[in-house]
Amino acid sequence: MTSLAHFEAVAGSLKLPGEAVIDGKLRASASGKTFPNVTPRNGRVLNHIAQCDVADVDAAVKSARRAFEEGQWRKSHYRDKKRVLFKLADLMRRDAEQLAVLESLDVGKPITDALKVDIPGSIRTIAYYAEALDKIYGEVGPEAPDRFSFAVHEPLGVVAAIVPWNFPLLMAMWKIAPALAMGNSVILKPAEQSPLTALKIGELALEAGLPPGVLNVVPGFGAEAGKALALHNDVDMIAFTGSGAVGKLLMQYSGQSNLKRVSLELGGKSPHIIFADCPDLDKAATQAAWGIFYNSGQVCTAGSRLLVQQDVADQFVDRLLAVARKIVAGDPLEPATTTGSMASEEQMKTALRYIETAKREGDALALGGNRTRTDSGGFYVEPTVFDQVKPENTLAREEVFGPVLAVTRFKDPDDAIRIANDTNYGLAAGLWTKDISLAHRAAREIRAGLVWINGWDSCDLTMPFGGFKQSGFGRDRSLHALHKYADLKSVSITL
Ligand code: TXE
Repeated sequence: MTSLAHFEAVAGSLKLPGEAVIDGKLRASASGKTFPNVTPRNGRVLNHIAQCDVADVDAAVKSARRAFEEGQWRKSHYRDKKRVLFKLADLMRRDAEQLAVLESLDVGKPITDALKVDIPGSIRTIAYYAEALDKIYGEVGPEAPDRFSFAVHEPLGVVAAIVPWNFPLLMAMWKIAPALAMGNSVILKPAEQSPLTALKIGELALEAGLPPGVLNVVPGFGAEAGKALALHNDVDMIAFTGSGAVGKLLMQYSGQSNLKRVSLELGGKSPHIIFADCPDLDKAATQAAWGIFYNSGQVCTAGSRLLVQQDVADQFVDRLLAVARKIVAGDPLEPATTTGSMASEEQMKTALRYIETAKREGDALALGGNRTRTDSGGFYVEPTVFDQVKPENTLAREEVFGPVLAVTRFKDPDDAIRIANDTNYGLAAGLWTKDISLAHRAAREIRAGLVWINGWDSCDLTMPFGGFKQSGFGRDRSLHALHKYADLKSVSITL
């Protein structure tokens, strides 16, 4: 069953979604324009997607606002909201294989990852917020003799989620699930590289019984559809995951329009620190390798800076290279593939450009460094490791968002913490040590929104996710994410 031929047959039998979802209907763009959707698996055009612009965005915002004002969703009983969101989770479970194939085709992700990580993670996210939505309580203020005061969480109104292409469905779910659970109307703008699963979710949400206009999906380009959403005077919030450059633009657009709320989950240059007393060098080496090479390095929390204490550096790097050599890019639809293609030609070129820069700056190439599987026509890059990277070099400072690791050796814990913090980013960090005091001290001193000790990427949906410094602000996941999509209203009654 689970063979390349099986998944190719599923891909061949699928009707690929291409129309926007606006006001409860599948629609072509108002201009009639479409754009080609290329699969990085082999560089071929999969289908054509509605190219939404200002007019489509305006129609989606009007529909979302009308739905919010009329309140079929916002004012519905919490039991009914739960029922619809759980139904959506059920439909995603029913169509899990199709969703996984769409995701794999769209961004070159290994089908096995899509089946085991992206799709179940997305289903868990919607189920988690469905389960949470009737556990949100307000507050009663301190007692005053002549007053009764309470504070309630109220939905913001129209929330626009602008999401990237590395985990297209999961990133969308991290935003739309809590936003819907709070009673908002949502407009989802998927990345132009990866619209398929977002469009499919728009269709499934209607089938689940979400009223028209409560979830709209407007595919299109950032500078057209994304910008139109961010400048729209009737959008109350932009929830964004993507680049720092676009994050900065979104804050400007907010200031130029209606001061809509903005939450930003941006990139990182996350340090993964191996202290000399690492409890298990083999395990740490495996996790350090997958911490950068998973999803071809296109992960905002990728452990792209490996900091190794001098005393164990040679033996650790040997072990890491041994793991990395076995990570060979393969056809994303082949179930045995553990690493696929990059998500787009552009992203492949970015990674290759950084590799050339690293060579020019004198970083020591220890593995990889090339495009691979060129015969396929797709966009594949070998797992690449540079050793002896100086902390001031480009590879240690800029996010590559590709399978390229910078290894830097350090003297002692103070040195490690200093290097770890010497960055504009602050998303994630990992560290391995047996010393409980050092673990706590480093966790306290490292400026990052996520710190993992003795296990990379070791927390899940139940814990807040987001950055310090220029990695952004606002948190996805956990119950905290719900409050991002609400305002507090204080009500006071004079007795
Ligand atoms: O991101 P963009 P790109 C980083 C990573 C990567 C780099 C560039 O380093 O190499 O960003 O990737 C929409 N107004 N990350 O260019 O442009 C766009 O359509 C409104 C890290 O693909 O930020 C897409 O939906 N929206 C990151 C989304 O923004 C605009 C994940 C992200 O695209 C817009 C992705 C505009 N003017 C990239 N311009 C992470 N944090 O995980 C673009 N968009």
